[in-house]
Amino acid sequence: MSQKSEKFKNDPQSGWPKHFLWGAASSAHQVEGHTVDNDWWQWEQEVGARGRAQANLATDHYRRYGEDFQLAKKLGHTAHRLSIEWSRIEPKPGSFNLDAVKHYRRVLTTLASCGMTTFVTLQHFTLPAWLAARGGFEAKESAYYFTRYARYCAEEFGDLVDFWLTLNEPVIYGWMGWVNGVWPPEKKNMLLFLRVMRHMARAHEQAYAALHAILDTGGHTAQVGVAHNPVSWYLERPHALLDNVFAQVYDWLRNHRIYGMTRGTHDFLGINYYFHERIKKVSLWRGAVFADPKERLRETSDLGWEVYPAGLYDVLTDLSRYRLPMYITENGIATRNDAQREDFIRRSLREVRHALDAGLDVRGYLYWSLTDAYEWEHGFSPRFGLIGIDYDKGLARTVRRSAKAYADIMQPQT
Ligand code: IFM
Repeated sequence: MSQKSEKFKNDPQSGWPKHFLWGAASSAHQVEGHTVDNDWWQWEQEVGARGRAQANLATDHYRRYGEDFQLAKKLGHTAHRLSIEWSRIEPKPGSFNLDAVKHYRRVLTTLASCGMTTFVTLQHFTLPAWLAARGGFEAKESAYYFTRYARYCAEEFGDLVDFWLTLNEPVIYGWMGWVNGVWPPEKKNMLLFLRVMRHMARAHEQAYAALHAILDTGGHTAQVGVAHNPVSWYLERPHALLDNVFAQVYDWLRNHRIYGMTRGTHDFLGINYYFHERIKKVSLWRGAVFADPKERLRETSDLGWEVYPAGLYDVLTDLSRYRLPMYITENGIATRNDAQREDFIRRSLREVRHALDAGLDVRGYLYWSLTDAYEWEHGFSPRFGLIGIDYDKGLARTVRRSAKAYADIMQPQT
């Protein structure tokens, strides 16, 4: 697919490349409901007692996917990203569930009948409980298990998937589970984190090879990548040597190391952009201190994350060094103020237009998320959705104004 950059007109509403993909994203545990055989579900039963929200029925997308996809189609979406719940496909080691296979085939066929390009994630933060009990990605065998599952998915769903994302945000996943200790398995151990990263990298590489071995037939080449979550960063003291050294190391570890560990096994880059980090001060005694965006009077989302669309351009520019097609596989804002979401989408897409104008190979934008969803340790309170979910009224769906504004931008294609 060759894409020419269009002249930047400072107006995100016109001149988009013809084959640019537009859509939204989600993940199984966050929307499907009753993902009872995964480690998050089991962990939620324990932390529920500590007052944390549980995913429960989520948005009931498992049964209501048809309704959700129809709404996306009406909004002009041409692509959709979802994840397959590994624990549904393989609830017990080596035993694959045909009902789950049939379900996901129906889901993917529905997307095809809506004319949508599909992005499928194989692991989006959850693991089958049996694998977590064996150490999850701490265990060396995890790459073997993941590849066996990837192979199975390639055989069962290969005809219905356009883009494969082996892993979602491996660095965030490892950090939250093994350094911050906020997600299962709630550990705080840097050595284990590094081990998890190594095993995830091996899992990706082996799954990459397996997907290609099965799917590259008759002139078709599978498209396989990772959805990575790079940050844009800013030095508040650009003159300070130590701060610069820290920033370079941090940038490498946070944004690039994953590509270094999996070199040659990406057909495209999946980019989830959310974070802008202000490096306030670095000292030998206190380490790095990051500035609170509120303290700097910056605009923030309901989660307190800085709203910084310009960082999307910066991240795209930086990652263009890999000379691969780039798809924004997530970008979104948690806000109950839908005007803020509309503004966020316009400004973010302006940055994407800017990147195209600068000649970068960006081929699609998937807003996070199609509907409101379960937001991990924050429960159901953050509202990311283009479509609102009324959790008190039968999970009724309401298309937000911002969704229509997004639709208006994507319509006129040249
Ligand atoms: O909801 C998450 C998603 O699961 C992964 N990327 C970031 C989103 C917002 O936090």
